Amino acid sequence: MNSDAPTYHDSWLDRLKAGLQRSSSKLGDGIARIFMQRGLDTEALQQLEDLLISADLGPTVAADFSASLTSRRFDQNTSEKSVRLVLAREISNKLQSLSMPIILNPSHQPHVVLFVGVNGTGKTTTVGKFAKQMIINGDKVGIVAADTFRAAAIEQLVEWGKRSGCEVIRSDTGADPSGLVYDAVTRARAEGFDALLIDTAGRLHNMSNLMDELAKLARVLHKVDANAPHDVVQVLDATTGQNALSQVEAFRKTIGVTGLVITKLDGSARAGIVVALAERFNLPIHAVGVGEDIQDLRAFNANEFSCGLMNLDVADLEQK
Ligand SMILES: Nc1nc2c(ncn2[C@@H]2O[C@H](COP(=O)(O)OP(=O)(O)OP(=O)(O)O)[C@@H](O)[C@H]2O)c(=O)[nH]1
Ligand SMILES: [Mg+2]
Repeated sequence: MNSDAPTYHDSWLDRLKAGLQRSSSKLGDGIARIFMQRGLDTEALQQLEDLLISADLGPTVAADFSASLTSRRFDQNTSEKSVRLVLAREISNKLQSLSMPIILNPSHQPHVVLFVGVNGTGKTTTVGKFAKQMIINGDKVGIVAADTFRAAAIEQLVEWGKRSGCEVIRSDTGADPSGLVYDAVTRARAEGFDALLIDTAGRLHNMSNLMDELAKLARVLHKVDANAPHDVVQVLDATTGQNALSQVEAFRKTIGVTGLVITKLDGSARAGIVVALAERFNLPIHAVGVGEDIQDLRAFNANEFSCGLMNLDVADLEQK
């Protein structure tokens, strides 16, 4: 990796499709198998519902889709592809309104984005990737190493600072993260930063002392700027499946999550969780990660995602 501007040589859709292949082959193969055995009868619909649940889309969504297929009076002659199309359309409809970038509000000086999540979901990497995108947009960005527990975590963010070409605001290992963010916002305000992206330590949602510390961080931010943090972005690892739901539940209670980033869609066989998350929380999806490199964070596109998941081309969705 280097600090050059990202080269988007692969089409985004190809990358997403390749990334979603493990999820889509599980679904696509499953749908094909059900069809080969029996065509679309009541038993097949039940199997389809079970397949969607096992692919992490969740029981509510699975039941909705099954009802929708029933209402279309699909029968033995229905093709497997047309079922995938119906599902892709329904997934896309559910997700469409949630695709939303992080919008920096120029009246916030700076716009403070707090990144939270359990260990290893991709917070630090995502902060670095966002910083690069914002810098390309011409924003003055600082990234804050509020994971002060591990020296390696600070160093990792310093590396991302070099790659993205933005300033890293840090303290010594073991320092109080609340003190650091207080100083960071005060300084960013004085120096005219547009955005501060705060990287926090990973914490399991059942560790109440660490969750309390996160709440304290938010209270301190609130003292410097009554509206800060302006965004609280929870980073989720798409490979964790159903556990992502309880992670969001816990962080939402503690700190009030305002949006999500889903990482590791490349190689996750459990990308269906995006649909379950949308159904349950209705939170904006700011971006998705499809790799470890600086360019591997892209806006979430509902059509591309649903087609990737159902192994269809986006053009298929436009057909009647
Ligand atoms: N394949 C893939 N790997 C990713 C993605 N995002 C992050 N990673 C990798 O996941 C690992 C963990 O990423 P970090 O950014 O360190 O995660 P974190 O949430 O900051 O971890 P902690 O600070 O330990 O809680 C690293 O090896 C990243 O390169 C992604 O979208 N795809
Ligand atoms: Mg980290």
